[in-house]
Amino acid sequence: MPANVEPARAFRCGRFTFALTRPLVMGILNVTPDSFADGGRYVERERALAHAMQMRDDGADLIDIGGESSRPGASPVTESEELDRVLPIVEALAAAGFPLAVDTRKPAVMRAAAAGGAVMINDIGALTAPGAIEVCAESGVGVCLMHMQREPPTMQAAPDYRDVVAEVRAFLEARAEACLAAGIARECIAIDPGFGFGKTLAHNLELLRSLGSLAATGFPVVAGLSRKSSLGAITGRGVDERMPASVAAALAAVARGAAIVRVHDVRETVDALRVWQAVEG
Ligand code: 7PJ
Repeated sequence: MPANVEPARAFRCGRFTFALTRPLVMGILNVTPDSFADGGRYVERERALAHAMQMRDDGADLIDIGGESSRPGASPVTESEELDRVLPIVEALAAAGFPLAVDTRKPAVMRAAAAGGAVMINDIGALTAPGAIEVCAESGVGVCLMHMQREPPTMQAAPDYRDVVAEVRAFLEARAEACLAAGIARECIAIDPGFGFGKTLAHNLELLRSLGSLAATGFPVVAGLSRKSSLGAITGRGVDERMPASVAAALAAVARGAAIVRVHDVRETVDALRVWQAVEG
């Protein structure tokens, strides 16, 4: 792949084509069981739907639905449990016309999500599970390929790179090539350095500073820094107090070429990006 090509102009996800003339905001919708929600699955679903509606009203371009926690130490989720969490939400929101991503590593969940109306698959495993690329190629979804060093239970133990930017870029280019070879269209592929996934604070900062090197691949770059522990390390704030830090990080990513930011705080991020865009023109 050429070292420097035109930055991506569009990102296609099924029937939606996003012009990348402004940064896109992907709102995070976790449907992992909430230990504070004791009302059972129905209440959980109602809350998830209300949260999604709020994010859309706040200006989210896409909603990213995740049913498997990737936190270090989180217990794995079976396929049927993940489907049970994610599919009813996908079907309800797809019926309302939302562009939906589903955050999963499992090909069966990918297939069911696409059939249920999701238009993008966001895979922290970069479609490395056997059959994952083929499912995405067949269903015409947009894909986000994310870099991760090792696996969630151990990835933060001792992240280790000779050249983090070069290694992450080489991995993502190789995964994108595998997708292209399997018939996924170039304009359906986005890449993500995977902030916090087998990276120290120094690695995350180096990747953020060098995001332009990933954008130079010609694939839209997704940046997910929202509320992550690196922001806690910089600010000394707990996870529930990282909104301003997250907004600053999203702006820093967009200024370095990120096309899509994956965030919890949609309203605040959208406001910040509107100001940034008004200044940039
Ligand atoms: C990311 C993700 C990210 C993409 C998570 C969290 C951890 N998907 N899923 N990029 N992070 N594409 O949100 O704190 O950075 S789960």
